[in-house]
Amino acid sequence: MEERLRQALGIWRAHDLPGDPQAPVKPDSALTGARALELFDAQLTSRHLDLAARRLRKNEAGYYTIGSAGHEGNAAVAAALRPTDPALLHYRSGAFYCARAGQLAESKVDPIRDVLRGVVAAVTDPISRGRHKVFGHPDLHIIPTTSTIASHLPRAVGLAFSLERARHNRTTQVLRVEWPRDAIAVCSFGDASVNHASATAAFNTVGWADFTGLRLPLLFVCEDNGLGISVRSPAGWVGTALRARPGLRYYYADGCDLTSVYDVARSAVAWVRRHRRPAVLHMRTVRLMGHAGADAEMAYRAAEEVEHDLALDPLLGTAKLLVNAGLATPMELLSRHDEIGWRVTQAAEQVRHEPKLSSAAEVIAPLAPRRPVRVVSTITNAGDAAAGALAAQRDRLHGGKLPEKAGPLTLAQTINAALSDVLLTHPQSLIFGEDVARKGGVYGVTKGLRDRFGPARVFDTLLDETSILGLGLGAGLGGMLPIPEIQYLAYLHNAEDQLRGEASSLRFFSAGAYKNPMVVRIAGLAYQQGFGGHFHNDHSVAVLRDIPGLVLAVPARADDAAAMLRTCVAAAEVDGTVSVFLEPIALYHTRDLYSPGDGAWLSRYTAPQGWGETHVPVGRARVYPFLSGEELTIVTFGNGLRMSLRVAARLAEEGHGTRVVDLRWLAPLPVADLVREASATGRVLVVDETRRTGGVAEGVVAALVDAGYVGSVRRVAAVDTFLPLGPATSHVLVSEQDIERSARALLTA
Ligand SMILES: Cc1ncc(C[n+]2csc(CCOP(=O)(O)OP(=O)(O)O)c2C)c(N)n1
Ligand SMILES: [Mg+2]
Repeated sequence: MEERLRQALGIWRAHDLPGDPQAPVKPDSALTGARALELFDAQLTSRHLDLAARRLRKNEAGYYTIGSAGHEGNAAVAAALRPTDPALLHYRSGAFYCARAGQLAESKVDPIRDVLRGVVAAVTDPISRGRHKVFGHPDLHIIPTTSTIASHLPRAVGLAFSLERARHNRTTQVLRVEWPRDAIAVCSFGDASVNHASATAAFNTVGWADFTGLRLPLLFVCEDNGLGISVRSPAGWVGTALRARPGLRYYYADGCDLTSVYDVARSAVAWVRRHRRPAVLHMRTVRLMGHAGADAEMAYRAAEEVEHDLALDPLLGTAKLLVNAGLATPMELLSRHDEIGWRVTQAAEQVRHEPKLSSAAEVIAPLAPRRPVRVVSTITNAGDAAAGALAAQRDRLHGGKLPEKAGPLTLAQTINAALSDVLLTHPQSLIFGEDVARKGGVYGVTKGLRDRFGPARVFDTLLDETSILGLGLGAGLGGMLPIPEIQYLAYLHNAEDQLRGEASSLRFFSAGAYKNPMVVRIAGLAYQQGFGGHFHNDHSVAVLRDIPGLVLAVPARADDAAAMLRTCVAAAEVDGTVSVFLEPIALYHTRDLYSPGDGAWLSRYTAPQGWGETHVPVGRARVYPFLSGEELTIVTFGNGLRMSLRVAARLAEEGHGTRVVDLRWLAPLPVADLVREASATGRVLVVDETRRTGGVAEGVVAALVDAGYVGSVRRVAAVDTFLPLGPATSHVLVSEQDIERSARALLTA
């Protein structure tokens, strides 16, 4: 490969020197000789980094060999942008990275060391600190992406949304956006990725938004090498597919010709910047040296095809351009090539011995920092503001009927009031999702919020959960505090990677340099009266409990719900925490607890002065004692709490002392509270409304075992099945009878 470049340069004839570095390298191009030389350096650097990564791998010092060879035309995309335009890059955008680093003041960022440190997983890596090989750097405004192809596109849409929103709100100082007023977002990916559901979601969403008049300054860049590992993109498909997208302006460039990429990218960038509308730059490239180091592409590509691509090597293209313009002789370019190669080799030798992450504690340090003291002071300050400077506005918003004066409220009414207070006290917060605005939510939980705060703060989105979460990901990154809603728990699953792979991993893979604070409200769990079937009663939280760093809140009582929501919002603001706030639908409008008309499931809303004092920290349970509380501990949450309290009351009538523990937080589990309350009685019944397999009880029992608990334990959980429609659901869900039976069995054991 390298030899081929050397040979080609060796036989070329030098052109008349000297060419004018300030003149275009080609008639009709805006690319000057000086800039072409700079970009050639970026392209050479990227190529040498690919080669060095393979050598490091061979020497067992490197862990990543997917390269950018053949894609180096993307250096000119960087040149057409500004270094302050936030970028989410494809894993073959190495020359983009090098070119952007070159746009910064001398020696501020060293792309050679940056990339090599990523390859050897050194803690000196500028973005992930040894956690992931990815292009990213806060000074370059390059936000790291995951390896899940196309999963960054929905975030890019959200980022463009936040750039445009910030542009119009800048004067209010509400949004702390680090990017200039006219910045645009850029997002690159491969050709096979165009077919991915996350990509099609993003293309559709920008089209939908454009159709409605919403401005999204976003440039997609498709680096089309014609292959997805071994699978060919059908000839012409990518262009046809991209061209057909409504609301997405299409540009095409030849990535093997630097002037083509530069000129087309400049037009595309200028258009996006000026009109604040989305465009796609379809850049034809070649893929040289296989998919990755270990890929034997001869198994699926003909030798002539590989040969054909080698002849199109973009480095040769740029070299030819420079020689023809008289800016360098072939020999001078060769020595440039060798000089950069030497620098890369030397740097590789130096970084390979740099320290690696050395302990579990070091690995997880940036995952999910928690500063509970700051969280509580944020809540207290919000309360002070709502009771002080914002009091008149708050009064007006509620039409004089403040929630704390409205008497006992249901869970739904309380969440509504708490959301209203969040919107008031956190001007950067946004509520969006399907049906949340005009209708006020399927269950009325967001009713009236749009009227109070306007359509810029509370709005309906299109029906696509991936895009809803993607909007949150980008909005959080852009300084907002997004509170997206997923209408039902069952419908999170088709978009789950946006939460798991994207939202929850950003702090980890950027070592805390970037965060996407978010509170995802989800209506879920079973036991709805009269509205049955699996999809509206889904009660599986297994996929949420194992996401590292994610906070999973399940409020059962109205007073807890308001406090826990304020905690999630404050943690998002303080620590960038990503929370899922899972609201038990069946309890939304429940009023009574022990007997009809007792109103014991309602709570009064806490006035702002009391928010700090009544705040609920992440990972703290709530305990309800009955009589002595010394005989039995029932550990539960959600709907299980109400059933367990009723059972505990019946047992109390017979003189049995029970304590009911509402976990409230399913991640992180309140382990300390759990162990203390379990040990107090030595008899534990776990009431878990989720499925037996993979359910919450598994985690509770394991936590008790880990802590050395030696008493007895039983659990009741739902049957491992999807839920049927109608009354048949009672056969598979946990019932009060199940709880009572197991409680009695424990008491008599
Ligand atoms: C969602 C997902 N599925 C599968 C993979 C495994 N994978 C990694 S790269 C790749 C091909 C991507 O092709 P393309 O988008 O054309 O990018 P290229 O590598 O050709 O630049 C695949 C299937 C992945 N990373 N993510
Ligand atoms: Mg490809």
